[in-house]
Amino acid sequence: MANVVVIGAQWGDEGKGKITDLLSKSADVVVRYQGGVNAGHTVVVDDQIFKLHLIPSGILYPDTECIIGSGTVIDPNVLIRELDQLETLNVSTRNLLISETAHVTMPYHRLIDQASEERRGDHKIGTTGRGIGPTYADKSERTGIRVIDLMDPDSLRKKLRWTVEYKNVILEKLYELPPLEPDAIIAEYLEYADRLRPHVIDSSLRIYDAIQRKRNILFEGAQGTLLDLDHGTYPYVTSSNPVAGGACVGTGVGPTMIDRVIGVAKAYTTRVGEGPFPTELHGTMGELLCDRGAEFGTTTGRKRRCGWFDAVIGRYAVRINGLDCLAITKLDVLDELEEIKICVAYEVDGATCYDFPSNSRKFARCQPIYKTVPGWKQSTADCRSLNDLPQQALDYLKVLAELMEVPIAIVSLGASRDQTIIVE
Ligand code: 2SA
Ligand code: MG
Repeated sequence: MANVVVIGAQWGDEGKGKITDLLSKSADVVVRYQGGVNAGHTVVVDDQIFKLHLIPSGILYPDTECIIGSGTVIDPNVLIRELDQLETLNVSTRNLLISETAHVTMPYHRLIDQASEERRGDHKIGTTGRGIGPTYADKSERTGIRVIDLMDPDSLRKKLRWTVEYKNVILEKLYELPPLEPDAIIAEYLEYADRLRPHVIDSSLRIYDAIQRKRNILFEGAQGTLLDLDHGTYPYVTSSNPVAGGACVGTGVGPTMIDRVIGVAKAYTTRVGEGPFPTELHGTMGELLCDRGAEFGTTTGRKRRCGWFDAVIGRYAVRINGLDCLAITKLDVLDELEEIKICVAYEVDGATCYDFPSNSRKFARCQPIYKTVPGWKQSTADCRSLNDLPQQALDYLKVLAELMEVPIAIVSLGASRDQTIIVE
């Protein structure tokens, strides 16, 4: 196992939760390195459904240490509700650790996120409204509140008085919203601080020690490659770095310590929020994928846009993340289809384009060029090895692997842990 990064190879919701849950079995430590409560992981264990936003799914294994790393942004209210939910379900949370240098999402971040989306009108990003962008903006602007501030009441009071005053100017003048009351926020967050204190640590030191002791570390990405702030479909992206490189920055681990990078991709494509999506299906086929795949946001409940598999994006994810292999999820969603399309290239401005264009205006003009393959028209939900798969399904996977030039190591055929094929 060694030190492995798991990333989303598309626009998020690829089923990373299930794959990291599987890999967590062999991991000693699982670390989240970016994002916040915009993420949503659904893990199903023995008919129990766990919906996690911040806590790594590794928490379901009693001996696995789970770290919310320094590159994340933490909404303590949501985190505490997640802790409560797990404890009610008798899952121990004593192995949850929180980086003291992670940034904290405050009430004004949520308000500003939602108000700025409204103000953008037709140009909105389609954010989750969870305050993610504004929290990261404050981090960059160096006005952020960190977990370490939360742990120090005097520092928190001082910083928040000043910051809330500053944010009130924005809320009132720009968005015509009522001002916030600093003392109420201070009291609320000091209460959160008391609850979280036993979990707070110097996370990069903890991870380094674990690496020195030859522990297996799993770095769990949230969202996906095309939502990366630097390498995604800007501005229709999230405000962090879901790509594999983000694992180093967001945890304080050097690149030489990463052994393997696994990309997770759905057997088709989905996207939630605004922005270009060349293989999007608008008619009945899109509806069918959405229905069969239950494509609704884990966090917001928003309906996800659905389309065919896009191998141009897949190849881009292989390049940007340095993928060693892929996990293909939700293959079973395609079970009933007569034929299946795979986007192999784009046509744009009269030329054929095989590489994802970094120019977002050009990307928005790309039209998919498809290869059509026959479907298998039978259920794969009970397949447990490659030999169980119908020939057409094997052929479909083979085409994907050839187009992306990486091996497929895992195939997932449903939400439960046993609906998985590990390719030997
Ligand atoms: P934000 O809130 O600032 O991060 O939004 C910016 C863009 O990033 C997208 N985004 C996501 N896309 C897919 N899945 C996400 N997590 C949830 C899920 C989303 C949900 O698991 O389904 O429930 O709606 C996620 N988080 C952020 C977002 O749609 C914007 O395009
Ligand atoms: Mg999700």
